[in-house]
Formats: sequence, C-alpha cells, structure tokens
Amino acid sequence: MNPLILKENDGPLTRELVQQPGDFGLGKVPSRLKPASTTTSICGFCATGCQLNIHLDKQGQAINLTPKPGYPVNLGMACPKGWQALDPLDTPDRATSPLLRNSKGEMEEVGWDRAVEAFVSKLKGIQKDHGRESVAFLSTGQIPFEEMAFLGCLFKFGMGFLHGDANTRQCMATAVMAYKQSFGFDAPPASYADFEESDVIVLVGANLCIAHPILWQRVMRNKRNPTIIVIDPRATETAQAATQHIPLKPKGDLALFQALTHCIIRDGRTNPQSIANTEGYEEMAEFVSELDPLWAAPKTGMTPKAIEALAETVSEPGKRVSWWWTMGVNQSHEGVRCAQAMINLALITGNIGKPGTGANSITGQCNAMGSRLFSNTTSLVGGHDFAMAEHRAKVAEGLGIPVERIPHDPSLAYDQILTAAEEGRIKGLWIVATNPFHSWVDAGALERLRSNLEFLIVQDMYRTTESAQCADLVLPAAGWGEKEGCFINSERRLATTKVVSRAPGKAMSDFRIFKLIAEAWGCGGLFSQWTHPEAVFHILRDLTRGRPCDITGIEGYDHLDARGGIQWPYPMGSPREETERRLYADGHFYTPSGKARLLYSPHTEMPEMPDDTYPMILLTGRGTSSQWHTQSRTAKSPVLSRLAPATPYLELHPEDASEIHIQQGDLIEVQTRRGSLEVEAYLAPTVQRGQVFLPMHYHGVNRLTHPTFDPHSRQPSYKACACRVQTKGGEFIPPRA
Ligand SMILES: Nc1nc2c(c(=O)[nH]1)N[C@H]1C(S)=C(S)[C@@H](COP(=O)(O)OP(=O)(O)OC[C@H]3O[C@@H](n4cnc5c(=O)[nH]c(N)nc54)[C@H](O)[C@@H]3O)O[C@H]1N2
Ligand SMILES: Nc1nc2c(c(=O)[nH]1)N[C@H]1C(S)=C(S)[C@@H](COP(=O)(O)OP(=O)(O)OC[C@H]3O[C@@H](n4cnc5c(=O)[nH]c(N)nc54)[C@H](O)[C@@H]3O)O[C@H]1N2
Ligand code: SF4
Ligand SMILES: [Mo]
Repeated sequence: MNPLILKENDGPLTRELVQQPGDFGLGKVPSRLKPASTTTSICGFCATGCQLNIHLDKQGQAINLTPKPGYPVNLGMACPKGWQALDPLDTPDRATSPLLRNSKGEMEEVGWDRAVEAFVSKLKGIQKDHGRESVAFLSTGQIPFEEMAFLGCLFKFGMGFLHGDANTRQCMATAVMAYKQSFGFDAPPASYADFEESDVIVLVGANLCIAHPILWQRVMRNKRNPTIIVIDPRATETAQAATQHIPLKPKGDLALFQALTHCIIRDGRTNPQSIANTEGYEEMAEFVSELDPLWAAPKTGMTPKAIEALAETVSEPGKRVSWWWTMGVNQSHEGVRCAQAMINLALITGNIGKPGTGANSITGQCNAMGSRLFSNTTSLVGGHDFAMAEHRAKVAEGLGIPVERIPHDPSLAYDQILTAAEEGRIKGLWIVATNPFHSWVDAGALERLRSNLEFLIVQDMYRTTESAQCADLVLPAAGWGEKEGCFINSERRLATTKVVSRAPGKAMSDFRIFKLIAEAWGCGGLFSQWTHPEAVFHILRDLTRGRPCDITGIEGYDHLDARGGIQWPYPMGSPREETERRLYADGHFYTPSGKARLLYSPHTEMPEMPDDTYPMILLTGRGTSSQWHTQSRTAKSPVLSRLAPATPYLELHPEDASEIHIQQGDLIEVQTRRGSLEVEAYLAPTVQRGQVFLPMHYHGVNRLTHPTFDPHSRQPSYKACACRVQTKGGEFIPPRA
C-alpha cells in the first residue's frame, strides 16, 4: 500500500493536517481496493468520458489499462490518449516540490509550510491594501468537481475574494449561455445513444474523428443509414468520412441557420405541436422573413440551391434530426446566437426530447460539465444563482456557513479579469490546472501584463508549462490517476476517477492543497466537513435538491460505479435500472413559463476580415487525436508523441502555396497583426483557398489569435482572424484567390 509519507522539510502545519483522522492521503490507495486487482476510472482527457479498467499491482499501483467493455459510453473502446493515460504521470518535469521565486528572481524549492506561508501573506497583504476585488483565480474543466467546488467556495466564501473564472470560458461559455437563455437552465438535452438513433446527424464546427473519436465510433454504430452532414470550412477527417461536407465560409453559420429557418417557415415544414412549447415564434418568423437563401449565399459561400436542399434535409417530416456542435460554433463573435439558431431549428421542426434528435453541444474537457454546476464561478455552486437571495440562503444553509459570506454580485469574466490585471486593479492571480500563457487568446497580451501582477501562483502537475515558468509560486499538484473524485461528461453522466498511482515527491491532490490553504488562511472551520472528496460529493449532492440538476438520488461513489455512471437529473426516488435518458421529453423547459425561448440577433461579419495586408483567414483547432491542448501531458508520452508531428505546421492550399512560392515542408512564417510564428508548410486541399489552419497545440500559436468575444458569453473567438503567410525571411506575396 502507498503509505502516507512526510517529507523532511514538511513543517508542523503539514504534519498536523496529514495526521488528522479521516485524512484522504497522499496518493493513498483506498482500502476497498484489493491489491493485484483491477479498478475502473473515467479517462481524464476529453468530455466523452470513457471508462477504463486500470490494472494494479500488489501495491495498488497501476501497471497498465484497457478500455472497459460494456460501459454505456465507450462500449470497450478508447482513443490513443485513453490507452496512454498513465504515461504523463511519471515524467522528469513533474513539479515535485513547491517552488518560490527568491530575491534573485530564481525559483527555489521550498517546503509546503513556506509555500503556504508565502501564499497567505502575499494574498492577505494585497487584500488588505486593495480589497476583495484585487485577486482572482483562473481554473479548469479538468479536475474532479469536488476539487472545483473546494476552490470556488474557499476563494469566495472562505478567503473573501470575488473574482474567479475558468478555461471553460475558452470552451463552453457559449453553450452555457445559449441553453440558459433558451431553456431556462444550462441543460444540454442529449444522450450519446442519440448518435445511434438519428436519421440526419448535423455536425457543426465539430471534428469528432480527432477531438471525440469514440463519439465518432458511436455515430458509426448507427444502423439507420443516417445522412451525416459536416458543416466546417475545412475538409476535416470527419468531413471526409461523412455523407456530405458543407465547406462553409468561416463564421457563416448564423446566416446559414437563419436562411434555413426562413425556408422551413416559408414552406410550412414546421411542427406546430413543438412550436406550442416555445415563446417568440411569431416575432422570429417575422425576423427571418427577409433572410432568404439569396441573402445568405454570399455570407456562407453556398449556393441558394444548396441552402434550399439543406433546409429540406433538416426538416424532413418523420425523420429524426440531431444537431451537434463544438468549437466551430462556441468560439465565435456571435456564438451564442449561432447555438440558439440551431436550438430554434430543432424546436420549430419538433426535433427535441425524442430519440435521435436535439440541439446538442458536445463539451471538451473531461469535467467541463462538472465545472458548469459546481465551480462556483459564473453560477453559485450546485446550479444556483448568486443574484437570488433564496439561492444564497439555501446554499449557506447547505454548507453551514453564514449567508453574508456569499457574494451577490457576479465575478468578472476571464477577459475582464485580465483587463483588470492590465489596469492594475487585479494584483494577484491563482492559476489552477490550466495553461493560459499558451492557450489564452492573444497570449502575447497576457505575457505583457505579467509584470503588472504582484504575485502569480500556478498550481500544476508540471513545473515546465509556459504558465508555471512565469509564476512567483508553483504549487505541485497530483494529476489524474493520483487522486479521486467525479467527472461529468457531455451527456450529463457522473462517474468516478480513482487513485491508481502515487503522486511524485511532495505533489498533493488539489483537494489537499485547498485544505492546507483553508487552514493556513484561518477559514478551515468553514470546511471542517470537507474531509475527503466523497464527503464533499455528499455535500454538493444535497445542495442540488430541487434544482434541474438534482442528483439527490445518487448514494455515493459505489452507486455510481455499480451503475456505470448516472446522468443528471437523478432526484431521490429515480428508477434504479435506467442507464440513459435525454431531457425535454415532456415538452417542458426550465423557464418560468415552461416554454423554450426562440432567440436571435442579426448576423454580423467576423471582426477581423482579410484585407490587402492580411489577405488570408487563419483557422485554429485540434490537430491530431494524440495531442491534448498545450501538450503538457501528451507530449510526455512516447507513443502519443510519435503519433503527431513534433514541429508546428500550417495547412495551406497547394494553389495558394504555389502562388506565394511555398513548397511542401518549407519553413514559413504565418503572421497576424499581433505576432508571427515559424511553421512548416503542409500543403493540402483540405483547407479552402485563402484559408490556413494552425493546430493549437504548439507554443506561440495564440500570439497570433485575435481577442474578440461573444457579447453574451464572453467566450473568445479563437477560430478565425486575418493573417498572411510568407517564406521565412522572404517577401510577402499576396495570393490572388
Ligand atoms: N485530440 C484532442 N481531442 C480533444 C482536445 C484536444 O486538445 N485534443 N480538446 C478537447 C476540448 S477541450 C474541446 S473544446 C474539443 C474541441 O473539439 P472540436 O470543436 O471538434 O475541435 P476544433 O478543432 O477546435 O474545432 C472544430 C472545427 O471547427 C472548425 N471551424 C472553424 N471556424 C468555423 C466556423 O466558423 N464555422 C464552423 N462551422 N466551423 C468552424 C474548424 O475547422 C475545426 O475543424 O475537443 C476535445 N477533444
Ligand atoms: N488557438 C486556439 N486556442 C485555444 C483553443 C483553440 O481552439 N484554438 N481552444 C481553447 C479551449 S476549447 C480550451 S479547453 C483551452 C485549453 O487550454 P488549457 O487549459 O490551458 O490547456 P491544457 O494543456 O489542458 O492545460 C491544463 C493544465 O493543467 C495541468 N493539469 C492537468 N491535470 C491537473 C490536475 O489534476 N491538477 C492541476 N493542478 N493541474 C493539472 C496540465 O499539466 C496543464 O498544464 O484552450 C483554448 N485555446
Ligand atoms: S475519447 Fe476522450 S474520454 Fe475516450 S479515451 Fe479518448 S480522450 Fe479519453
Ligand atoms: Mo475546450
């Protein structure tokens, strides 16, 4: 068994904490696991939420893994990242000790006591001088939600600060806002079974083959001979495997959907029964009455005939049509209205609440959905609203804390936090399980504002990430496999992850780091019941009572394991045998009237259009199924590294390349108004003329991207901006197309 080991320079504070009864251990293997056995754990990469069988040696240490047969999500399959999920744990650049910047500006190893003392004295000092709005946290969709809740509650209710946001703003904020406004709650309708039960599957800005390979496998299991339509500017791997690819103009989606709505209403191909469950139909019909295919053609790059044909396909009476979207929609200057335009199409054609239908957002990170309910950032923990007095009272009672500790004013969003830092209003930043110095849009601006921060804390598995290297204090965190807790996948399924490996050196679970900080800050008493992740699970579960995300019927981790995960909602008294379920079968939504709202705005062109100086459009996104985001984890796997190009590359149309005298494999520069990056030319007609594609996984990519934001969700529009391409050191020759 992994003993609880104290290290030589762990001082009295740590000693006291780890010796508390009910301690949750430093990578301790739970006693219910028999040595030399197999346990299950949900994969810690994407939001598909595949379950893995992890095979353990007699010490309870993982030896290897296999995908779990029969699990309702992955049905025995896994993608390369899942198969190699143990690789990132044992690497030379793991953060194994806290690191504190010393007076010479160098990072120095210190014990936890010194690290926590520095953390507390610095942040208390800033708070005393500048108030509760002067420090913020930036967290993640990639840690168990028990940990997310701990951070959000500690920071706001315990430490008394106001502002915190997560990388889910980069990713899911658009879908959250679209559902909240349209359905009255952030409740995506789908079950993965809908992929198999649909007649028409429309994938919008979603490259399943690369980003959610196991969901693509679910599509492939569909026995109804479905029409699979991919709407994406690029001929992605998914588009190539689909029945139809619509190579849309970047950011032409809203115009397309409004024209489809126009055609469907004009031709009377609507479903009156379903429209009766909506509000605003007449006004919307009036709004789209002029937005015909002729209007949309130049905005979408499609012919009016192709738009008419698509309108027919997605409104075929008796056919089950499902809409699925990911970052091609969410990362847009008009993402919320674009997502809602798909929601509207599903609602007016009766494609909601039935098998094989829905307007379904596919989430990205393993626990993005957990963050949406429990991170205490945009929403008050447990699916509540900071602005509502009765919600604050309920949460205060549930957590056993004074209600005055719960703020009623909202947090700044991610970009607003960074603007506040730039302007000197935010002076301390605590970054947990995200790497914004690589991943944030216009990362160069973040690098420049670094010097405005008095104290930057980065809590990560590795000391080498772009963000960790900028920090004043690095807190070494245990990663997936070294701690336990729950994730919620894209179809709202809660499931558990387990301890299968011991965290290296002095690294501790984020949970335990938060506990240590709570004690040192002097607010440990508020969290005395937060002894270990499952205890927190029970507290959070009880908070959800009566909310749309009510999970009070889940007994605990064993119940989740026995059932193959459980989808929310699952209130007390829910049927025990159920394995999958979609929402809105009763035509009832979470708005005060019970009706869904049809919402729309005029389409506007992308904020940075190509011009003479920057004549091309730069698209970014996922490159291969073996690379994960900023690659802090996947680059450590020998297998995964071999499955992806090691150097950054740019996909460029061969005819554009020939006009600007670029050949396959040339070292070239891609430039935007914000910066430039050296990349290898990869010539392929998968991109349209005048467009290039840059995978997001390489250092420096976001020095190029353009910081514009959807006004409703404040999600960055990473996907498209103006750029130009030239040979390295060469002269800029604009392509003619
Ligand atoms: N292998 C791997 N898998 C991952 C991840 C990873 O890093 N690596 N990350 C996970 C996360 S957090 C997320 S959020 C998901 C993202 O999953 P996806 O959203 O599927 O991946 P992306 O490649 O970012 O974007 C999808 C597509 O949007 C297209 N696109 C760009 N602009 C537009 C547009 O204006 N309209 C339309 N319709 N399409 C457009 C791009 O060409 C791209 O092919 O993947 C998850 N899965
Ligand atoms: N150009 C461009 N940029 C993009 C996107 C795009 O499409 N184009 N997509 C955006 C999207 S959708 C997303 S989700 C973001 C992702 O952006 P990030 O969140 O910045 O990317 P990751 O590489 O996943 O960073 C996670 C960090 O957490 C650390 N970590 C992993 N597990 C743990 C843990 O348990 N505890 C702690 N403390 N640390 C841990 C990892 O080592 C890593 O450094 O990128 C965004 N950036
Ligand atoms: S599809 Fe996603 S959850 Fe499944 S194994 Fe791959 S990364 Fe893990
Ligand atoms: Mo994401």
